[in-house]
Amino acid sequence: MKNFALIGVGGYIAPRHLKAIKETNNRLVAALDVNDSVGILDRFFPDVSFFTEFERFDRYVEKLRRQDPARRIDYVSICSPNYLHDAHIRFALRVGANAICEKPLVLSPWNLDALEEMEAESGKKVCTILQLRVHPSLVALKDTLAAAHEAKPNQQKHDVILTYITSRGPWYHNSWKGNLDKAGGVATNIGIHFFDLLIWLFGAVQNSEVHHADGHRTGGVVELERARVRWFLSVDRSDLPQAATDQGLSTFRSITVDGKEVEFSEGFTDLHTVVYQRTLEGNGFGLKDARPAIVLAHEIREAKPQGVSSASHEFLQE
Ligand code: NAD
Ligand code: HP7
Repeated sequence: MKNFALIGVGGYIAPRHLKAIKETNNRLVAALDVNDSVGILDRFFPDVSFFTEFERFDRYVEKLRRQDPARRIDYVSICSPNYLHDAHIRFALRVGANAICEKPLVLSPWNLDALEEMEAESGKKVCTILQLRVHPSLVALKDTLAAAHEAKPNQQKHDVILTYITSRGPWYHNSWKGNLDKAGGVATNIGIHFFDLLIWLFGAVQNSEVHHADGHRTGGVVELERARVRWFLSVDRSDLPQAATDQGLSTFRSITVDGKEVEFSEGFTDLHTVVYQRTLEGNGFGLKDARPAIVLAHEIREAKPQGVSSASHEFLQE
């Protein structure tokens, strides 16, 4: 049984981490959140020590390290806002623990360089949650694509269309998630999953164009080794297709490969536990795995949008 500490335990995603820690038969020993709405702890780990001040949390974790080997922290799970991840990862490594950090691991590629050095110095590991890489339909797609590529290595690039609309109300834009410096914008906060997935499926980035970007939606084209991808991401309800709105849905997720729909809308809920299992087996997604999508998301954030054309995703052309 491994001992965990969790940072950001009062937020939206923390329950999936609490569930994953419990379902992998480990225990939460300490938790931190600057906000004290954390009654959820009783449902998972009623005896956990909870802190609202980092300094007291740090003191407690250090005390366990020096005086209580049985409860020394092995893993720190990080569910804090994106811009705090690297600081919280450094805390984990400093107290002799491994880090399991939410996506995006960091906002800028150079933050990874510093973490790589610290990982080597500490002998501990930094892993992230990229749960789409363990989604059964997407794993099956990867296998199919790999087999097709092996059979015909010189085939034409795949034509891929990614459309991902997940509506968020006004709160999103007034929270840290709507703040470019803290979340990285829609392409980073939401898009990182898909950029990672696309690179994982179709190979390294060769070229990237951004056609449109505002606080609610963004889209462009990315050229990968084995695919040309038109992509569109939005957190605005008004971008949902009529068919989704008619069904009362608030999300629309679609990936087509050469005109064929990849069905992946179901099966999202337990993926954190699967990522934890892999991580605990020493097979997690590390700094090197995370880097290509972080580089692309950063490039997209910095790019000047070129404007919409007939080459753009059709949702941008409407
Ligand atoms: P959230 O705002 O709901 O929760 C963040 C929590 O961190 C809040 O409870 C907040 O009080 C706390 N916090 C803020 N500053 C802190 C600090 N300095 N020290 C300790 N706690 C602090 O956000 P969320 O949706 O839970 O997102 C958290 C992380 O999880 C983000 O990195 C986000 O990108 C990621 N996330 C991933 C997925 C996924 O599908 N893998 C889904 C949602 C969120
Ligand atoms: N929801 C909330 O009530 N609060 C939130 O903070 C977020 C959602 P989905 P996930 O918005 O920051 C995705 O779209 O898949 C509500 C991203 N993950 O299924 O869990 C929401 O209004 C994640 O990286 O959300 O998370 C819905 O009613 C990103 O950080 C419901 O929860 C996160 O949005 C479910 O919403 C975000 C993926 O896209 C895989």
